Amino acid sequence: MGMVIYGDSNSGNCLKVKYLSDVLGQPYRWIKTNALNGETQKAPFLAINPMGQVPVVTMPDGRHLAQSNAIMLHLADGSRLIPTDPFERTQMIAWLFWEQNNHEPWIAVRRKLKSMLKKRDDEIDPALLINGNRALGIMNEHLGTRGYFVAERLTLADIALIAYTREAGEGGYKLADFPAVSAWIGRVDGDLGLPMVKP
Ligand SMILES: N[C@@H](CCC(=O)N[C@@H](CS)C(=O)NCC(=O)O)C(=O)O
Repeated sequence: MGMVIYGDSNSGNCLKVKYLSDVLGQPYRWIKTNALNGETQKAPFLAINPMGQVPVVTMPDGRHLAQSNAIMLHLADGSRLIPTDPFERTQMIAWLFWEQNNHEPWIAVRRKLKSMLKKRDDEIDPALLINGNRALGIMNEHLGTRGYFVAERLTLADIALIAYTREAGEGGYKLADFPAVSAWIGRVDGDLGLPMVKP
């Protein structure tokens, strides 16, 4: 049995795992799992991931692993996408934590509310726009002097951050206001062969 990814192609968290598997040449079967219609809260899916979320991978030995950034750390173990220098590796992991704590909760959530749930701006907590713009500003500042988040080459930090950043326009964020971020998106899209046809 090969590797299986349970994912929803509208979810950046799921696409991270796809982008990484594709760039590593890791074969997988993609099982479409709807993250919006309650499928992830039903018993068959909860048996795979009691957390009730995608992405989840099932490894060839039958074990399951959840949490996008943890999945990436596992799949990329020993590859060029994880720096061997311990400090650079830890800097990369710091960006993975930051993405989940200070980026995804604003940028991914506002995109979901606007583009999937069709909420009007006045129905959305204004903090999402303020905090998302703050996150984009931090990224823009960091990328003002470098081409990638760490180690001057593509690492998991870039893959984690690009998933929702490249779709931020759908959440009402203006990427043109963040030129270093826009340039980085072009660079990383090139490395990953994006845009792709969604699975
Ligand atoms: N921290 C998790 C977040 C996963 C997550 O939020 N998954 C959403 C889709 S993006 C989901 O499965 N939602 C369905 C639900 O909560 O029922 C990760 O990085 O994998």
